[in-house]
Order: sequence, then C-alpha cells, then structure tokens
Amino acid sequence: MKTWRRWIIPALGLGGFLFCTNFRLWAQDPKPAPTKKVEILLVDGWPVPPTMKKYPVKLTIRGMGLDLIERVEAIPATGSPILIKIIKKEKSGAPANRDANQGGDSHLELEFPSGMFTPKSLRLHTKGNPSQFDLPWMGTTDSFQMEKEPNGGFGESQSIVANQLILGTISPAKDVDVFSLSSPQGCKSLILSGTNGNQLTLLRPFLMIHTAQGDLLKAFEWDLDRQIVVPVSGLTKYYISILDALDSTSGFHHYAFRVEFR
Ligand SMILES: [Ca+2]
Repeated sequence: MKTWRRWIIPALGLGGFLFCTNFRLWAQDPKPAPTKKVEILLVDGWPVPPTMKKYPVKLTIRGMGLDLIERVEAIPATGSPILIKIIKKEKSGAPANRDANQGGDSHLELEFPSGMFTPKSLRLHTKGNPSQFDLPWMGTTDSFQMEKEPNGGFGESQSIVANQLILGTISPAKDVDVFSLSSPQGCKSLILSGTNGNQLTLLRPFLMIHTAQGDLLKAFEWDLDRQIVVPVSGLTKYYISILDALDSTSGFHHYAFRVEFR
C-alpha cells in the first residue's frame, strides 16, 4: 500500500503534464497559416489611362505582399480583363523614410500593352486568390497637362490654363512646382479642386497662391479632397506653388489638381 501511494501522485502529475502539453499542441495544429495581406498603397506618378499615353505605359505600384502576385489584369469598363506584363516584383524598403504601413514592403513594375482601353481597376492574383483593387484612373475625357521641370520659381513658372487637370510630382529633393495662369475679366473666384478618394501618394501638399505683384493671397495645407475658393478680382496673373508640407520628396509624391475661375 505504501509503495502504491508513493507512485500514484508522481504518475498523476506526469500524466497531467503530458495531457496538457499534447492538448496545447493539438489545439495549435489545426490553425491555418494566416493569409498574407495584399494591398496597393502607392503609385509611381499619376496613372493616366494608357489610351492617353504613348505605348507601352509603365507603372510602378507599391504595397504589401506584392512580391506574392502571380498575375495582374486590367479591368476595362467593358469587355474582358487584359493581361498586364509584370516586369519586376520584389520585396523592397519604403521610400522617403516611411514605414511599411505607409510605403509598403514590396513593389511591382508593370507594363501595359498597346491597345485602346481604359482600365477601371487592376486585379491582382496571388496563388488561387484574386483580389481586386481600384486604381484612381482619371476619365479619358479629361484633358490634362503634365508638369515640366524646371518650374521652381515665379521666373520659370509653367503656364497652365483653367479647367485642365494638372499632373505632377514633388521630386527630386527640395522640389517646388510653380504654375502661372491668368484670370478672365469679371471673375470673382479662383477655385482649386483636387481628386476624390484614395490618392495613392505620399505627398502632403502645401500650396501658396500669389498675385503677379508677389502678394500672398493664401497659403494652406491641402488634403486634395477639399475644394478651395479664393476671392480674386479679374484679369490678372496668379502663381500657384506646390511643395510637400513635410519637406519630403520621392517619385511617389505626386498630385493632380485643376483650377477654375468664376
Ligand atoms: Ca516637380
């Protein structure tokens, strides 16, 4: 009896330990590996529809898990998806000292084929798991003007016209883009409009509007979704300067805006 008592407690203890250990292993085993997040965060420049550019159109997108992408399709407004060539896909550090949450952990370089189409969105396929992302393509009917460097001061400002989309990038380091335009007689307001929704840009635009005499009319940080109305009195020249509020620049610091007079 004494021998039985001497062994029963350690045996129960050992049994309990083995049960708990195996139970923990068993409980952990069936959990599937977590699906890696695939996300588009940034686009290199404003993605003008391929129908508006000289072919082939190249585009770099940055995001999370893009090195896992196996196939990319552009989804047109009508018709079948169009296969997009992947030139490069790899893990890479975020630009402009950003962390992966803002700048992604990987990038894809894409080449759009020739042909008349306007993508509405891009569909990215990882192994057996298509994920669809909407890229902010501008409508094909929009007329636009690309920024031309150098345009860093009043003296070398780029002349633009109202009611046209202006596309540019704050790069290289210390870049400032200055545009000039004239208001028509009788107008009372200069209206700046950006683009709605996801910008896919690192830029935090800081804008200044000056008169031809160099008087500062307005300086403001702009979220690009907000319409800005500045009272003006017609028939004069205005300068619009744009830079990054954080003094940060890269190929992913792009913008799009238009000016209207009323
Ligand atoms: Ca620039």
